[in-house]
Amino acid sequence: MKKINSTLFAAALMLSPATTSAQSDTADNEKKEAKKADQEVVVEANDQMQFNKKAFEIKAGDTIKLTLKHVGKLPKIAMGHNLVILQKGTNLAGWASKAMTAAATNYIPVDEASKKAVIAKTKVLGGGETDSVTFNIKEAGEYQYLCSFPGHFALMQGKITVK
Ligand SMILES: [Cu+2]
Repeated sequence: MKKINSTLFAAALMLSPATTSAQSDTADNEKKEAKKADQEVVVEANDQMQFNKKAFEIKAGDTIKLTLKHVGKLPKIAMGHNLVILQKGTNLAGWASKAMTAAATNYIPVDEASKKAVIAKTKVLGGGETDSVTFNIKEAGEYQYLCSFPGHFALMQGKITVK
């Protein structure tokens, strides 16, 4: 029994760096939020694995405050949702398949190319939770967003047109 306990403790220690970096990401986002946004966008996600917005438009260079609201009731472990905006030209299916196995980093893949492809991301939310992120995109074009929770991106994706 003692041996099992110490193994669990070691596992917990190994997991802690990922938790720490997730928290500092959140702190960064909160700092940016202090600046007033030029536009606010609210996207809802539900227990039927759907975003209520499949597309929206923003202006290049504008500060955008994006809020994701999980309006369902299911817990994060069963029906977690996030919203991740990817760089233009990212292979959505390829990125999402790497994200699927990245549970320790909130379904954001850890390899450099995949991390670089992320313009903005919210936390993974359970039913009733909300998270906001502030970002801007300088280059006009079409960008995609998705929920990177395993198995969700096929239904949960959308397009941002930057003008
Ligand atoms: Cu989802």
